[in-house]
Amino acid sequence: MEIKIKKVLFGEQKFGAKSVGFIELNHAPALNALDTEMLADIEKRLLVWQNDPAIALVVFHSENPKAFCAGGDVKKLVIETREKGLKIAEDFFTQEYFTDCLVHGFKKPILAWLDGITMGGGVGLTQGASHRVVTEKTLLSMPEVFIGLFPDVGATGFLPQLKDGFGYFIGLSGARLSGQLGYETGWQNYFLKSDKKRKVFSDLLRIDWRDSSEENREILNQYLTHMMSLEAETEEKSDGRPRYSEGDQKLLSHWQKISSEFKKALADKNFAGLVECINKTEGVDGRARSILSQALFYEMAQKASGQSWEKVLALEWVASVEMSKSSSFPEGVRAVLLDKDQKPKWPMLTADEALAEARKILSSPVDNLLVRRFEARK
Ligand code: QUE
Repeated sequence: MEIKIKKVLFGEQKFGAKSVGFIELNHAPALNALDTEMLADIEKRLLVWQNDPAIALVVFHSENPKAFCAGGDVKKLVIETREKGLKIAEDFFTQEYFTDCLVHGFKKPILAWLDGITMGGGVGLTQGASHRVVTEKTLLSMPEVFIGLFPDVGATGFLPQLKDGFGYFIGLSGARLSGQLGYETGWQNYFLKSDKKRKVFSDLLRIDWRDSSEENREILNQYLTHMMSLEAETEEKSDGRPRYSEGDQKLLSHWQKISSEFKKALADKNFAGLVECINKTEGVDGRARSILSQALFYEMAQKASGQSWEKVLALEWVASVEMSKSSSFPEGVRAVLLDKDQKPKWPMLTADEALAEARKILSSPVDNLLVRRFEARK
């Protein structure tokens, strides 16, 4: 008998008239990397919970000490696409974008407990959640430039909103941030110690939730803010260990060196200048980055400002499908995650050539079906 382990677990905990819906990622062999089936299961359950008056809020989490979610399961995706054709990749991205879009527009509060590795698709799944908690164990990044995709699943919309162009730096470099830095930059909105999880989750069951989602959102905000202030008090009495991880310190000292040049290139709309700054990151991370991926992110980030999530996600969806049809994404995944030679054979492009190629990709008409299905959800 084959035993199938469920990759996503759903649970409802009831107390009085209200319940909390828990979504637990449970696919340890892939560090909870998401596949089409997991994303479809999450979508289905969110739609049920959105319409169930007993559900006051939804919680995303993982019990895996290493990871909340390492991204999309791109290893499996590329292998299956090789075997069965491009429809596999298209179906994956379509499902991923539907689910992420549902989270962005979800009518009830969602608490995302982002403990451990939280990259790519794991960020995308939860970025639309109203309350996103990072911890001292969180490792945040959008590392798609290393695999010839591009910082997607909403990143072209949310990263440019970080101040001082830091989000552009994160997207173009694929840099890793600790939870502390992810919180301070405004990428995520709450910071608590990892060991508070049990207390927070049990408190959620004791809070007197209301019928109104707006009130519940504010109640959850007040609760988490209170928890943070309690931690700040005990922190002051503690041993004064460094606030930033070693990785953060390296990253920040590098950012200090390049930030004025980087911000100037951003203001001048000088893509080549941005890439030049990123290429000075050898001391931080010397891995090969796809300049086409960087150009796509840059172009879309420029367009995203003031757009709805539906529009931002629909354009990213088009570009993701195009990148899986070309050799860019499959070759990146081959080199970094499958064969692990770390030598992706991407075409050598200048900054201008990469921008021209990106513009060509983005001129494909955005699939109306996708936009319509997004909007039907509202
Ligand atoms: C860039 C990425 C991903 C990555 C590495 C990158 C990504 C992703 C994974 C990953 C990691 C472990 C697994 C797995 C996938 O790695 O998106 O199945 O077991 O999911 O440099 O974008």
